[in-house]
Amino acid sequence: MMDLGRMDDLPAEYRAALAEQNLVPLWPSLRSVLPPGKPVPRTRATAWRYAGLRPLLMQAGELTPIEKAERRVLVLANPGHGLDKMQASSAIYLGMQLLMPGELAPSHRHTPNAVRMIVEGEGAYTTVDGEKCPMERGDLILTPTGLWHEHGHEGTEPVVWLDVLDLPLVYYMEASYVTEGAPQTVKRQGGERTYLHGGVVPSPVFTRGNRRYPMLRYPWRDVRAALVILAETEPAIEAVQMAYINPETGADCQNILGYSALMLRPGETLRLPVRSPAAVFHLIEGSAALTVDDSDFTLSPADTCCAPGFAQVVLRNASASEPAFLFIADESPLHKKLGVYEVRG
Ligand code: 1HN
Repeated sequence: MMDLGRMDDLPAEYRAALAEQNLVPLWPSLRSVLPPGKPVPRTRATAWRYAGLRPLLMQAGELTPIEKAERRVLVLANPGHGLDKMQASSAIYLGMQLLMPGELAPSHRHTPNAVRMIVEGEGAYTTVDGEKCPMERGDLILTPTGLWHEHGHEGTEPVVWLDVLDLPLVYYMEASYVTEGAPQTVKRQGGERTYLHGGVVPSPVFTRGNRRYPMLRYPWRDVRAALVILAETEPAIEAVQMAYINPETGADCQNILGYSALMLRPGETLRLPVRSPAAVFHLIEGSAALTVDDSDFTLSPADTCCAPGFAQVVLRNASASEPAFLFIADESPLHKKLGVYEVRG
């Protein structure tokens, strides 16, 4: 590969004359924007431990009332991007949110898409587009772009969930903004029950397919049962994995980030294909070891880890007797839509 000229090879007056007219020579930066063979990611393999994070989140509950926070969140920031950027990867934002009994996080809607993966506690709910979605451990609740959402808590213990948003991308696009709203009137509840069986969908002739996001809550109880059944009925299958999809279209449940749940059989080691999108792994149940290229992590329940794109990820169930269950978020819908998706075996 050709050795290219550097910035300081150029005379100072010439550089000043360029800057004066908002001009920049390409060749000193060409190798950094187009590295050979594969990208050089800023995203660093990083794990966030729930045991370390939880006491600080509870402390935030004492230090900052919900009225002063709107959303009481500790952001899981990737040091490779700089903590102030609040990014787990180039397109993924992660945060752990705490809601205390009786608190209300007021209704708003925004352009970034969000999902919640419930980590602990009972009695909280999110109302999304008029549908009241109870939050139970392991549930996935969508708050897609443009839909009103607010969180409330009718229980007695703190409730914590993991927020996953495509905020870094939408912000980078200069498309990120919020609209505040009045408390919603609940119009529906239990919407997920209308999609209980994958092969049949509600089909009234006048209203069929009129909602872009027909399913907002994916109860963990059902997803976990589906994984166990898949493992039993397809013993030869390599990865016991279920994708969270739009049941009306079969497409990814959101436009930018993709979501799935994966079961590691007792003692199983799973080498994932090397792919272009970055990914996040959050342990719902069991114990797992995770290797991202040269970095090793052990995950306990509610621990979260991210891997850059083009990394070799190996997942291992640390138990020989119990299954482990992971929630996975990745950038594959985005990469596929943009035509830059790659799998390298
Ligand atoms: C947001 O709206 C929520 O609604 C949580 O709970 C985290 C992070 C950035 C921007 C908006 C929520 C968020 C957020």
